[in-house]
Amino acid sequence: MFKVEAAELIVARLPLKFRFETSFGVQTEKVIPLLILHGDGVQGVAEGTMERAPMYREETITGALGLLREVFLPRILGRSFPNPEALNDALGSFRGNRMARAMVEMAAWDLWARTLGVPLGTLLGGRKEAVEVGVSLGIQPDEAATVEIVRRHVEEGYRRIKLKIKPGWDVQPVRAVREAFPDIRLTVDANSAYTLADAGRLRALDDFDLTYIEQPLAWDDLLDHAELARRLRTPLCLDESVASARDARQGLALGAGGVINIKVARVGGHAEARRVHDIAEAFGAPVWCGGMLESGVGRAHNIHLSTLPNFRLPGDTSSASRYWERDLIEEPLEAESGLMPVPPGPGTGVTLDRAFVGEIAELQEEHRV
Ligand code: OSB
Ligand code: MG
Repeated sequence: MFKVEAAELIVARLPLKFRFETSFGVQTEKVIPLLILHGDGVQGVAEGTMERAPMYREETITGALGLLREVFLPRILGRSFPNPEALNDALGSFRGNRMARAMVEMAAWDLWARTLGVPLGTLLGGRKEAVEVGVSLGIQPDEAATVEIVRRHVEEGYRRIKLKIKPGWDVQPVRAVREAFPDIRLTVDANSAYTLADAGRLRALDDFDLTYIEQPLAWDDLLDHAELARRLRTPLCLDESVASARDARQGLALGAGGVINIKVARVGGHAEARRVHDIAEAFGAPVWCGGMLESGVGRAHNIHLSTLPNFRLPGDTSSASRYWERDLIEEPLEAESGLMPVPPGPGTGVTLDRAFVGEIAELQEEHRV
């Protein structure tokens, strides 16, 4: 049982240490919405992964803040719940808006785990003390720069290299990297930049022994992915297209993908992420934990979720020091030889750096009944 006594909404901004270019745009900073749920002597914290503009999926920061203030928080403030799933039920059958809902659900899991005094991963059913990680590398100016940035991250011990691609920048970087590193685990991510008409071009990627091609087609498509999968040897990995356990079941049943990138916020929280994990396991499909350039708050949630057994491929949850000069939490989250230790202690095991967050916040508000 836990009670939601009060909630805080914060929006912080952090400059990224690198320019992150994908098929949908360029990012140089991160706007980070945070939700803190205050219980009886403990707090739970979560991070929103939507952006200002709906570039990845359809949600936005402005939309999420309004929804939290006007609809979600009034439903849970001042109430007690036996567990996070009961709190999620209190948000009723509202449609969509899974990233906004996930902020509440994930903060509730952290709050509940801290109330019980157990690590979040353990509460979710995970067992690992460290999880395997890779890196997601943005589009570089040319082949030489691509090979160079891959070399740096291979030397740091990352266990999988993922290259962002887009039409006109796909076979070239992949060929250059594969020639320089014949044996690394290599993948690509198109963030929905292609259509079925590009099947021929994508088939050229079959020559490079990629573990999978991530989300080549539309962000809300399954059927065309199934058709594309029949035309390629390389497995497809679904990211944007899986917003729920039902999407996962239908996608796997259709053959739209053989691998799923689970992003806990994209599917609406830890309970739904676990259902996606279980369905994939039943289909014999491995999953891995994706990232959205999260601060340490979201990163810690991702690491705990990744301790479940069917997370059998390295995730995108790389070292926080890659992204930020200074993180929003007090603990370092650093991988060693491609292994990210699970932060020990109750809940996510990390502590919001309130002083730093207070300095950089562009919005801070408190809500109670
Ligand atoms: O498609 O996985 C993606 C970042 C923002 C939006 C979408 C994606 C990504 C990444 C980066 O690939 C993963 C990370 O380092 O957090
Ligand atoms: Mg992706």
